[in-house]
Amino acid sequence: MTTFGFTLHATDGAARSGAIATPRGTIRTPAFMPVGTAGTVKAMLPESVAATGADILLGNTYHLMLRPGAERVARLGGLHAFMHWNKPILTDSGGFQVMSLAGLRKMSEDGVAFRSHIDGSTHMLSPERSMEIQRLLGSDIVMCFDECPALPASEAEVARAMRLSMRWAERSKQAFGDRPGHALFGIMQGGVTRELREESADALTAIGFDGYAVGGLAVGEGQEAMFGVLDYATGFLPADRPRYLMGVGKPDDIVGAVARGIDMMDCVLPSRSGRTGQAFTRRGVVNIKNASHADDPRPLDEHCSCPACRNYSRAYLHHVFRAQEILSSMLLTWHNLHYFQELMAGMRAAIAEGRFAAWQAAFHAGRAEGDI
Ligand code: PRF
Ligand code: ZN
Repeated sequence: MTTFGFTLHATDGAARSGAIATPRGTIRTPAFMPVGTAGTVKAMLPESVAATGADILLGNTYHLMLRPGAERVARLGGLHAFMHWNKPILTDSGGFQVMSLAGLRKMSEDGVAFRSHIDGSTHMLSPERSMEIQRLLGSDIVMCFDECPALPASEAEVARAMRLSMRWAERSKQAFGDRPGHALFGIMQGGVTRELREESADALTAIGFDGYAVGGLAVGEGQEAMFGVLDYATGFLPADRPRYLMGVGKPDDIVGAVARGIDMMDCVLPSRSGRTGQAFTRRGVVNIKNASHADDPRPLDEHCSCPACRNYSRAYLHHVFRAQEILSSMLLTWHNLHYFQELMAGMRAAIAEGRFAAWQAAFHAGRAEGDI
């Protein structure tokens, strides 16, 4: 059986390209992971998600434990079989979603008790239970259980949450145990404070993980502050392990993160925006609901090879959006996921060929030209 492993193929400045080997297939990095929160990337068949170029999906402990339940998914053969996706799946550990979605929460050293946002029922998550759920789901890349404070927060609060997360990282590692072919990633916390980020990275590397996530960013601090942290934070992490920036982001966030040494990202943006009529293109965001598209026979993006752009006009996409047809969500989500994957493929090629700075300049220049 292939074991889990990361190979760096090229570096260009701080940017890296490489591959993560797993028994379910290879993940080309830098990688963008579409979000399949509840066992589906909304509006997409899994084979269509694969056709956009995705090598891996993200699933959520929090949502799946509440509905349909981790033990049920396990009885039905695990998440891959259940949702018909046989490539790798990374699962988030639940704590972040509890803080943003659950009702009435009670935090303790042990973990967090909370009420379901679906039916108000009470549940608990701890490092041990999160590891158990992610094992039941059959996740290929398991995330440590952590606490991510919303910013702005006091430095004392950020430090407390980071140190708790480091104790939970140790418990996560113990509970995960030895599972060949499966990976466990640690999650760095520490807000926008350099000393806390360094302390967190040191604690995680002392425990030892298969990969390292940068958590606690894109939580309200703004792009400049986020890049400011990434400027030093990736350097605190081992160069021979993948680095994952959680919950990011917009195309220019992604490009800036890759430029600073990030290898993996996930975000709901391409799929969620697809359902609200926003399309990402090389010239920026197109709002398909705008009346200016009603008579426009051109494709969304003449350079795009996705089904929405190959087979339909802006006028048609505008019409199905206005008519609230389900096909609107399907086509725009496909286009957006395709755009994000093309962005990653472009960066991987540029890094491999040592022309990432020029690629980055062309990316920003294309967007400066404005809407097409
Ligand atoms: N921790 C976890 N999941 C996350 C985050 C985090 O800090 C973030 C922060 N952007 C998104 N998802 N476990
Ligand atoms: Zn397209």
